[in-house]
Amino acid sequence: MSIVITAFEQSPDGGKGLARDTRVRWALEEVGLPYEVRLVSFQAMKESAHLGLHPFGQIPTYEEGGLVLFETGAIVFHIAEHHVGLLPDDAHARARAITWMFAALSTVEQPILELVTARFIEGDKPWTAERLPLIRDRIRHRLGQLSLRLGDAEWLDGAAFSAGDLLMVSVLLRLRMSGLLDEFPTLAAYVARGEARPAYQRAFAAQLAVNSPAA
Ligand code: GTB
Repeated sequence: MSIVITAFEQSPDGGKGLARDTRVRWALEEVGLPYEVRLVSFQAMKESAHLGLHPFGQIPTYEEGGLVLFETGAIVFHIAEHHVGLLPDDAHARARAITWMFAALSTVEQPILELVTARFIEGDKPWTAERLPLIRDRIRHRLGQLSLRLGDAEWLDGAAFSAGDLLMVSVLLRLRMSGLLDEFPTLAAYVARGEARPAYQRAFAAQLAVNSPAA
């Protein structure tokens, strides 16, 4: 059954791979599933055809036969559940991998999103200069905890890469420009391991082909 996802017609990041379709592309590449991409403009995202797929008028969406999904975490989970490669067979290890998926999206990404909002949406507000150091410290606190837990392990649950790592690396990638990731060499190396995976490379190249200035 063919799979169709949606992505920005032109990502505001110009091809840095930070829009969430990269996470879905990466999951599909990890499990070896072919997919098609329907590109949508900001305007089209708010029109009824797209709102029928995504109630909040965002990307990415995922269509497979009669199934329509939105929310990146749910899409990655669906892919991981139905194909080999992103969730371990052992019941406990599987539950831990799913736990890391939630941790990435709800515990680690939240303060990072606050930073994005403060810098890019509320950058001109009078309180932003005072607020930014607080947000950066909140992120540092989380990164410190995550770094301690990761320790010398290759991936979050040891030697096996999982959907939890896919989402955690994707979330941490959003910090690269802030300089915060470099304060935590253990995490910077972890992110580099994720980026070095052939499946990530293919996903990144595919979104870049759409978003690079030459495209
Ligand atoms: N919770 C949803 C999910 O996980 O799928 C959030 C989806 C979401 O935020 N989608 C964004 C979107 O459609 C694109 S990924 N925004 C348009 C809108 O809301 O109108 C977020 C994103 C956007 C841009 C960059 N960037 O330029 O660096 C990075 C990430």
